[in-house]
Amino acid sequence: MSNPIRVAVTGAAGQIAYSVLFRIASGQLFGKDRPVHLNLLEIPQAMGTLSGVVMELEDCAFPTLAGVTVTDQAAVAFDGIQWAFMIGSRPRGAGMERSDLIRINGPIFVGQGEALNRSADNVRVLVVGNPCNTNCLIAMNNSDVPPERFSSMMRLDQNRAKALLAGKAGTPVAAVSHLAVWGNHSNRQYPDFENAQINGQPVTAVITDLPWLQETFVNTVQERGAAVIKARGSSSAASAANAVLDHAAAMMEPTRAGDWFSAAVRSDGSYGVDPGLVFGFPLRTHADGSQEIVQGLSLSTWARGKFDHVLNELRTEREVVKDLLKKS
Ligand code: NAX
Repeated sequence: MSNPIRVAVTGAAGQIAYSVLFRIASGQLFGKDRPVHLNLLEIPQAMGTLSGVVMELEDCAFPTLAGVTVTDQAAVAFDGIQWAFMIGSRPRGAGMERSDLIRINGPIFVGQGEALNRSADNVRVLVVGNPCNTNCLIAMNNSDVPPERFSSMMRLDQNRAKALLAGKAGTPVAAVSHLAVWGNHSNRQYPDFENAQINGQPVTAVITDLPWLQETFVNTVQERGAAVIKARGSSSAASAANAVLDHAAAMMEPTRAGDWFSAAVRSDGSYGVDPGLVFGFPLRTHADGSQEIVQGLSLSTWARGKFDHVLNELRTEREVVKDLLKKS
């Protein structure tokens, strides 16, 4: 067995972590011959719960789990790590506006962004804690870690969109490809069915019910998180954890030829998105582990309206936290 890969997970006593940690520790993400050392970050009030999670990790006797460090200090959690899964944040409470949540959680990502300077040179950072795109923007702007090493999660939205299209078309999920979710992990995101394919055919040629695509499909994907909360009484956790693993794998493994996946990364100005904004794009990963934003996709006037709507939302979020963006 090689040297352990050091992985930090924040919000380690929370719901998503309760699923993510066991899957990482089991070797599912980094391989059965790659030991993992987990650095678990929580707030002091959650340490009791976290100690129970650590007991359960021990009780799994995973051969790939080389060790666990528990801390409430970001500088300790991020020391020498090669992956940071930034899941921890305050959930949205009753009566809380999105802008309130941004202002409550934003400062967490200032301090954690600075602490990421202690990570390994090849660190990759995935921000999951909401509002994840703007939290990622804050962490990126408060860290010396190169911006291309940061991303935030649109993968749950991509997975939801693929499952919905496959269900409508009566095909296996694996038949759905080329699914971009543009913009923000919010109910303004635009899951792009115009450029997606089913069995190599345009979705619009397989599912010819355009009102269903434009209304039911888009709205269902946008509102899926709320639907899960309503049904389950708490927010998506196992599916979010699954998306974390899918996202991380997609960032490390070359993308299947011609296909793409969705993640939010720093804009380079592609598709008219303000440079520097963290925005959901279609991406490809190359053999050397670098990513490119897929170029040249066309959007109808209708789709561009959706795109601009979510772009404006992210511009507004950036305005709300502009005092937290050191580098801008
Ligand atoms: P939980 O409330 O179960 O867990 C969050 C944990 O974060 C708690 O244990 C809390 O103590 C901890 N925490 C709070 N502040 C912290 C800090 N400064 N440092 C370290 N830990 C801290 O939420 P959970 O269901 O696990 O969701 C976590 C986050 O993921 C939420 O912000 C949620 O909105 C977001 N989600 C993002 C998704 C995405 O696709 N990007 C989908 C799922 C999820 O909604």
